[in-house]
Amino acid sequence: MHTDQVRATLARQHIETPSWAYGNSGTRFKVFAQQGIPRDAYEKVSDAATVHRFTGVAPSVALHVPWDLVDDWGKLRAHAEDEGVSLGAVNPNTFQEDEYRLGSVCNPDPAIRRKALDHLLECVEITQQVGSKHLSLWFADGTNYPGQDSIRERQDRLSEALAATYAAMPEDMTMLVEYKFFEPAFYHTDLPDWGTSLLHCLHLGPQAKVLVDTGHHAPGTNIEMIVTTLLREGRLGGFHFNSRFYADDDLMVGSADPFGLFRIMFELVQSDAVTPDAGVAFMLDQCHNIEAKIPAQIRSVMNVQEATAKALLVDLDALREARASGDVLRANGLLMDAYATDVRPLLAQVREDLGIDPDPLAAYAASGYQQRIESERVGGAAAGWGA
Ligand code: AOS
Ligand code: ZN
Ligand code: ZN
Ligand code: ZN
Repeated sequence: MHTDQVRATLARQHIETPSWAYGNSGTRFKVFAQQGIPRDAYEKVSDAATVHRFTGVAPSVALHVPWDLVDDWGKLRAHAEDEGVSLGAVNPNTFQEDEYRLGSVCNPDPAIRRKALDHLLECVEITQQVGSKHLSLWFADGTNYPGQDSIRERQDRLSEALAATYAAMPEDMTMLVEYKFFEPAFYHTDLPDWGTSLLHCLHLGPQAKVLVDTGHHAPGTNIEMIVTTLLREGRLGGFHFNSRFYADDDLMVGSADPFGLFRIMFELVQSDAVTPDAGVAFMLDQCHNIEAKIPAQIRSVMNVQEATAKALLVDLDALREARASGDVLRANGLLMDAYATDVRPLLAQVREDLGIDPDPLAAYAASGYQQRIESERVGGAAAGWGA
C-alpha cells in the first residue's frame, strides 16, 4: 500500500475507549484509588474526549450500566457531543448483583433469569437513547464444581435470554457476544470460547456477532486464526483490546505481546477491516490499576495505531508471489520486515495531517489537564470495577 494510502487509512481509524478505564480499578487484593478520578459518567466522558483530543482516533466511549447510570441519557449524549465524542457500546452488568451468585441468565432460578433479562432489555433501550449501535454482552456465568448445574440446560437458558434480547433490538443494532475461557467461574464458563459464542450468534441472526477480547484466551492461543475465521463468516463484531501476561489482566494493549497484536492487525489488513467501514468495532477494555488512567489510554490507542501501521506496510503483492511459489523464508521475511519498521515518524505525520500534536503523551503532559482534574475532582469517585 502506498504511504499516502497508509496515512489516510490510519487517519480513519476509530478506537473506542471504555468508560470504566477512567475510574478506580484494581484486583481482588486491592484497589489503589487515584487523584482526579471522574466522579460521574459526565467526567468519564470528558476524560475520554481528552484522549480523543490528543490522539485524533478515539471518537467514542463505551458505557457500562449501572456504573455509568445517569438520570437522563439524553443529557449525557448531549454532553458527549459537546465534548466532541459520541457514546459507544453499552455494556450491561450481569455479574455484580448478589442474586447472580449462581449466574444471571443461566441461573437455575427463573426469577433471577428474569431479573437479568429485564436488565438486558433495559440496556437495549439505553443503547437507543444514547445513539449507539452496539449492545455488548459479557456474562460471568458458569460453575465452580462438576455436578453443580447442568451445562446443557444452562446453554438452553442462555439461548432463551439471548433470543429475547435479540428480538427486542432494532434492525440497526448489533449484539456483540463476548466469550472468556475462565474467571470468575472456575470449572466451566457458559460462554467460554469463540465457538460457543459463534453458535449462539448463528442461531440468533445476522445482527449477532462475536466480540474478541484479546485477554480472554488460554496462553498460546492463535488469536489471529480466530479473527480470520470469524471475518470470513462475517461474524467478527469487534474487539476488546488489552494485554495479558497470565490471565485477563486488562493491561495496556500491545504492552505484553506487540507481535501478537501486529499479527491480528495483519489478518484485519488482508480483509480490509482496520477502519470502521468494515463494521468491526475496535474497542479498548482495560483497567489501569497502577498507572495514570488517561495517559495509559493514550498509550493503548498509540499501540493499536503502531500495530496497524506496521501491518499496512506489508508488501502484499510480493507476499502473494512468495506464498504462491512456496518461498517460506521470503514470505515470513516480508512480514518481519514490516514488523521491524519504526512507524513512529509515519504516525507523527498522520497526527500532523489530523492537526494534532505528533507526540500525544508529551502534549497531554504539557496540557495541564491532569493537574486540573486532580485539583477540581475532590470528594468521591464514580462507580466502576473498583468503586
Ligand atoms: C470481563 O472480563 C470482560 O472483559 C468485560 O467485557 C469487561 O471487563 C466489562 O465487564 C464490560 O462491561
Ligand atoms: Zn472484555
Ligand atoms: Zn475481560
Ligand atoms: Zn474486561
